[in-house]
Amino acid sequence: MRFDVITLFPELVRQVALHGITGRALDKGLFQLETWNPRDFTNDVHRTVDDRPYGGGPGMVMLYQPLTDALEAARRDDPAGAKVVYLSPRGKRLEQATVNEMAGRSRVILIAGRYEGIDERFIKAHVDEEISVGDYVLSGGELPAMLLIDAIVRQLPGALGHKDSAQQDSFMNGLLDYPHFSRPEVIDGRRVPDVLLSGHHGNIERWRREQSLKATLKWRPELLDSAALSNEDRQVLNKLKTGSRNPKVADG
Ligand code: 9D3
Repeated sequence: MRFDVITLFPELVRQVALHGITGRALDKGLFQLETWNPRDFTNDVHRTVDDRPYGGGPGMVMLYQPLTDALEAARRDDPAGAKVVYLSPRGKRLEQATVNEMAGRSRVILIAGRYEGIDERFIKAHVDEEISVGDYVLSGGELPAMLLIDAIVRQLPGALGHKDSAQQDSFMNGLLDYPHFSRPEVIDGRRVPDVLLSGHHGNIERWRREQSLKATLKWRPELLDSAALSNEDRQVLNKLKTGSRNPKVADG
């Protein structure tokens, strides 16, 4: 898979390919990351990439021409016509389903904006999809682009170790994760749950599933509406919802 990112801060975006799972995936050749700086496609001595908005108001707007020439350069060896995604606060909120869909593509071009935004005519002419990463204000599209690349790359076959396949990720099964523990067995009086030390894999699996259901019910109950739940899951949930409403006075 190949990502082309159009950005005024290419060295920032490249960081995502230097560390951790995404770093290893790059070394393995699972993806390729190219950056294109609109500043390199300016034609004036000041290398101007932004200007004041028509109609007045605060902030600056990224100019059409350097963006379009950068996009054209990114597209030069792209006969297939990659999808162009603009990271934008007004876009559709990013979710796992979109990540998975994009992980199936061979090429994606990402536009990271700065300032108040980019000239609307660039969006009309060249952008296929606008994606936001959430309802909070950032300083630009670079972190969202890196976030999207990270989420996509970990879905590429071979990116994760054998054991922890992407299928096991939280959100892949529609539930939140169960709690994790490692050495030592006791920290400040807090013990690792006995079941995890029992060596009984069936009980451990049941406990973890119950903990996932419990965490989801507590923190993100709306996720349960679309999660794939077994009959046993539903029984566990009913018990969590009713039986444990007030455990100390369960009988009266
Ligand atoms: C006052 C209008 N603002 C829009 C909410 C202006 C504005 C703020 C921040 C315009 C651009 C930006 C920069 N943000 C992004 O480029 C961005 C973003 C974000 O800020 N939040 C969530 N997702 C994204 S994706 C790109």
